[in-house]
Order: sequence, then structure tokens, then C-alpha cells
Amino acid sequence: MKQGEIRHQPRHLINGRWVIGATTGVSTNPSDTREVVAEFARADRNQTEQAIAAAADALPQWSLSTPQRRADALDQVGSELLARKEELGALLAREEGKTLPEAIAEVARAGNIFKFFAGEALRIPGETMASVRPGVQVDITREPVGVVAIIAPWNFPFAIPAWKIAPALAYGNTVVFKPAELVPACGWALAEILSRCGLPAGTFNLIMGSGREVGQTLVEHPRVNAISFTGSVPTGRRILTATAARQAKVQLEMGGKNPLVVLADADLDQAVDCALQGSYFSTGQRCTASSRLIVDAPVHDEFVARLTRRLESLKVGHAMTRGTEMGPVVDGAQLEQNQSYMAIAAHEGAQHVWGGELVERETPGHYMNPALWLAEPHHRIAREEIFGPIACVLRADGYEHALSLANDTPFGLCAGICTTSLKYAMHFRRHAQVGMTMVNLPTAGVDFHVPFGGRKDSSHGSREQGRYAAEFYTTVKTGYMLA
Ligand code: TXE
Repeated sequence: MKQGEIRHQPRHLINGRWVIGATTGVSTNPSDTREVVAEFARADRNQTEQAIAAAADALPQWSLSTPQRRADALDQVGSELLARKEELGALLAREEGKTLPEAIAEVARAGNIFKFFAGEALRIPGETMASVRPGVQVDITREPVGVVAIIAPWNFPFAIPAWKIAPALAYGNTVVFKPAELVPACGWALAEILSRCGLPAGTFNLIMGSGREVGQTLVEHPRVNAISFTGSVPTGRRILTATAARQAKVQLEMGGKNPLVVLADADLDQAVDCALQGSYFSTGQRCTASSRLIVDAPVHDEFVARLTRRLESLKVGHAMTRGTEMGPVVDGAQLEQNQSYMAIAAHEGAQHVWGGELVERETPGHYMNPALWLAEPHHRIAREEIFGPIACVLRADGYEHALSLANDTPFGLCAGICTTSLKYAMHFRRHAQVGMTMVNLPTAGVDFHVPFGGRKDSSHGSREQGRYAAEFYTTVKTGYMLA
């Protein structure tokens, strides 16, 4: 560890108490692999079951808590995240590797999410209806689902847990939160704030460790009523299969292979900006990243030339260094996966335009240049989620062809189009087979107060975020009464 840097020692939070792990693990800084960011507690099955029991025991009290109490707690968490965004952003940049400005913005977003759901706690919806029978009144109310397990990935270690934990608590559920193993210090920092916001013991629990042991225990446990997961498609499918028999409520946000269509009438500089931002920022490690750039033939070569010029000058470096535009890849395994896709692309006959090679910086880290390829629709780099700074360009012959290429994917998270034509923009919004569309905007980068999610292999279950989150975190009760 270098001088002046804090090494965190995150513990689990079980029933309001900080407890050491069955074993310990470490997280390291991807910008400088010599630096250990955290030595964290790793749970076994037994500790995970204790956290589940704590959440189940806390449920009767929290599920009947007043909206005011929930709003106050969530508002306090949101205020602290916003007040500490620089400090927590620095921790996030160190542990995950996104650039400092991106990390600070993510913490602020998490803060805003808590504040949004503080408001939602005061607006829990219900309806009163006239019955078809005389003298009978019908009330439709929403109640908490119960104990919710939150299984999070590493790529947004503050924002994704925030958009799951905040609605879970707002609607009266209790929580067991498992962060990804690569980012325990971020998960712990969020949990530490939650531990001081006035929640009764056991309402919110943090448990760290492997997906195989901790994650699997959460998924299989009969006292866990609902699971909200973001991560890879294979893990998501495994969770769905494992929970089907016991009918747990499941919400899955998984991969993407998001298209950005650039039509011949587009403002080309704007389109290049959208592609650069959407494909490479956050090192391409976003489920909404634009990994397929579908470009109309008349502007294809010029678009590729302009994007390449931008890539040549993109500053790849240490996440904490001022001026860095793209940080390192999160870890060695992901870097290896990215490199293997570079080899697959070459082997399948895609045309290499720029980048992709490993690069060295002053500190030892997982650095690679952003990569651009010209591909055919059947190439694996045009079909599979890589989750790295690798994009490919597909040539389209007019709008209809571009739309069919955009929809030619098993994924359906987000799709964007750059055009000055209202006709094509509106048609694309209607016919893109996705959960979110963007016109003249990057596919990545969404608001915190509106629904997030996709179709096809990208998502399963009801939407996250905004007031639509109530669908997952509540269950509806219809009450009849003879008036
Ligand atoms: O994901 P996992 P990983 C993709 C991306 C990346 C790949 C692997 O392509 O290269 O997934 O990343 C927990 N039961 N995305 O390994 O395995 C795990 O501990 C219950 C895309 O991080 O899906 C972690 O907390 N839980 C994605 C979480 O699931 C289990 C974002 C995600 O891990 C489990 C992240 C199990 N059997 C990765 N196994 C996106 N599109 O946003 C693992 N976990």
C-alpha cells in the first residue's frame, strides 16, 4: 500500500452489528495493481443464513413503519452520498477503475436515487373502486414483498445497489445486499451510511463473498421472497431456474449488445460524439454501451475516419489522473476476455481499424487501447457482449436495413439513432425491439427517475427505477368490504 492511501477492512452488517467474515478476500486497484484497496470479510453459507434470518425477523416492524420514517431514512442516505461524492467517488475510482469524474457523477446519481425514493415512500399508490355488487367497496393496496436479496455487479458499485436498495426499503421490504467481489469497499461504504440512517436492526444487511456460496444461498433460501439481480446472462438464467420451483419473485438485468444507428442525414460530429461516449467511456463496461455502430453507406467511411481520429487521441490512463478519459479494465480476467475477443475478431475476418492492444502506464494496471473493427453481422464481436472498450461498425444500406441490423440480436436493452429526420427518429423509436431508445444521444447514460430495463435476453421481470419500481418491490392486495 502506498503512503496516504486508506486500506478498508469491510465487515458484514448482520442484524445491526458489524461482524468479521468466515474468511477474508482482497480487492485491488486496477489502475495500480500493487495497491490493495480493501481486505474484506467473505461469508460462508452459515453467515449468509444469519443475514437472511435477521432480515426476516425485522420484516414485521419495517413493513409496518410509517412512510415518514422511511422517507426520512432514505433522504438522510441521499444527502450524505451527495455531500461525500468526491471522497466516495475517489474510492470508487480506486476500486473499480472508472475515471474520477465518472465516479463522482455515479455517487451523486446514487444520492439522487435515494432522494427520489424518499419521495416515493410518501406516495405509495393505491386505488378505491366501486364494486359490481351493491354496497361493496373495493380497495386495491400495495404491500411489501418481504425479504429481498440484492445481488449486484461490479460496474456501478454505488448506483446499481442504490436503485435496488432504495425502492426495496421505501416500499417496506427488508434487504440482504451482496455486492460483487471486485468492489467490496464501495458496497461497504454504502452500507455504512445505511447503518446510521435510523433503520431498525436487521432491516438492511450487508453480506460479502462469492456468487457460488453467498449468492447461491440467497437464491435458494426459502425465506428470501424476492431477488433483484444485475450481472451476466448465464448467472441470471441460473438464478431464474433455481428460483422457479419455489416461486420467488425475480428481476434480472443482464447483458446488452446495443446498436447505435448513424443515418446519412445525421450531424456527423454529433454522431461521433455519441459513439465515442457510448462505446468507450467507463471503459465500455456498461450494459448500455454502444458496441454495434450501424452506419449508413454514404457516411460510413467518413464516420469511421472521424471516430478513429478521436480514438487516437483518447487518453487512457490511471483513473485518478486528471485528464484521463478512459480508465483501466476492471481486472485481469476481464482484460483477458477482451483480448480473446480481439483474437476472435481477427480470426473470423473482421477488419481491424484501430487499437485494442495492451498499453503500459507509469503504474502497473489493466490498460488497453480502445478498439474499433469493421465487422459483418455474423461475427461474434457483433453478436456477443464483450463488456470492454471494443466496438464494431456494421455497414447499412439505408434506414430499413439499419433497423433490421439493429434488431438482429438476442439482446434488447437500448438502441440509439443519429438522424435529422423526424420520420426516421419516430419510426425507430416505435420499431426498435428494446426497452430504451435514444435519438441523437449515446445509448449509455440514463436518468435516475424513469424506468430502466430491456427485452429479450437483456431483462426479465418488471422494470427498475422510477415509480415503475413499485411493480417489483410490492405485491397487490384487493380488499372487499360491505359498506
Ligand atoms: O458477472 P456475474 P461477473 C457480464 C460481463 C462480464 C461477465 C462476468 O460480460 O464480463 O458478466 O462478470 C453474483 N448465484 N456482466 O463475473 O457472475 C456475483 O457474485 C447468485 C454484464 O461479475 O453475473 C456478482 O455479485 N449470485 C453486466 C453478480 O452475481 C451469483 C454487469 C454478478 O456476477 C452467482 C456485470 C450465483 N450462482 C457483468 N454467481 C451488465 N450487463 O451490466 C455469481 N453471482
